Amino acid sequence: MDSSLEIPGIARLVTGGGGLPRFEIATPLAEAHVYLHGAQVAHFAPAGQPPVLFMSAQSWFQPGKPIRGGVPVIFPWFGSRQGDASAPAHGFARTRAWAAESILQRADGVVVVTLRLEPDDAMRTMWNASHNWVLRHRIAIGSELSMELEIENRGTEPIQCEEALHTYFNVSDVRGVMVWGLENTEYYDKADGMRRKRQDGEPIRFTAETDRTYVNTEATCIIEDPGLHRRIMVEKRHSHSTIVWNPWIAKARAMADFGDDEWPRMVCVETGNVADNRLEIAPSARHVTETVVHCEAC
Ligand code: TA6
Repeated sequence: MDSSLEIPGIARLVTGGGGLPRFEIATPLAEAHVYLHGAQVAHFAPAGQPPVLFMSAQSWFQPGKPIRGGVPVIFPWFGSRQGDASAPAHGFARTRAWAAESILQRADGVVVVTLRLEPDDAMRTMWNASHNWVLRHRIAIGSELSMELEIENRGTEPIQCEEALHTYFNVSDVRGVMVWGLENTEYYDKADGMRRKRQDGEPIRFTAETDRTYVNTEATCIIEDPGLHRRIMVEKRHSHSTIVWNPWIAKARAMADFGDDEWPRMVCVETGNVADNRLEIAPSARHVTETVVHCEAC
């Protein structure tokens, strides 16, 4: 492995699941695993805390396949691609090997890993051959987890795309969890034919398959988990969509890379720009979506 990408005693590049390379980071503030595959944060635990991110015990760790858990990076489309049923769900960024651009430790002890993806012929063929872009995922690991997804348009035409940080959170039991922050916000309900609805003045509670794309919201979300006596705060900037998902029983059984009994222990609260909030990035411009995850006791 490339030792210039290591920080002695703090961060090293090792062989992870399925032989895929990953950064293992351990500081007095936190521990984390970051795969080059999909620039995916697979594990994050602040010191003295249980893991914040969920990872399926059935996940694949294979080139060309998505990892089921942590923070998949979704680009350049969310969900299925309109007009192209053969295109991979959630785009191609999550199934590609990214390049490690840099790793450093700041004076405050936070470790920052930067990963980069540039288009190859296969991506150009799959999406838009005339587009030229660079994707960067900047991940800062400290007592909080901060992620910046940067899209740089290096071409001469505007780029239209969707993006998301599809975060899987670890919870004690989703049936006792509440998600605050999306009260009175409009959403598309994928579990009900993508009907457009409005959240009432209450937090989200989970009693069945939940798959909702909230639009035109920059609100911070709070995942209240009485079982773990903690609140997970999900702050964000330059993101106007929040997706909330739990597959419940039947969908969990239908996924080959997810355990039948794992659904109670996870909830996705995703930071993105999708549907009504899809992005248009001008030539030579960049868009940076940021999210900061931190926990507090409750
Ligand atoms: O973010 C929610 C969602 O779009 C759901 O509809 C569900 O399909 C989930 O993502 C997982 O998608 P995947 O392609 O990883 O199976």
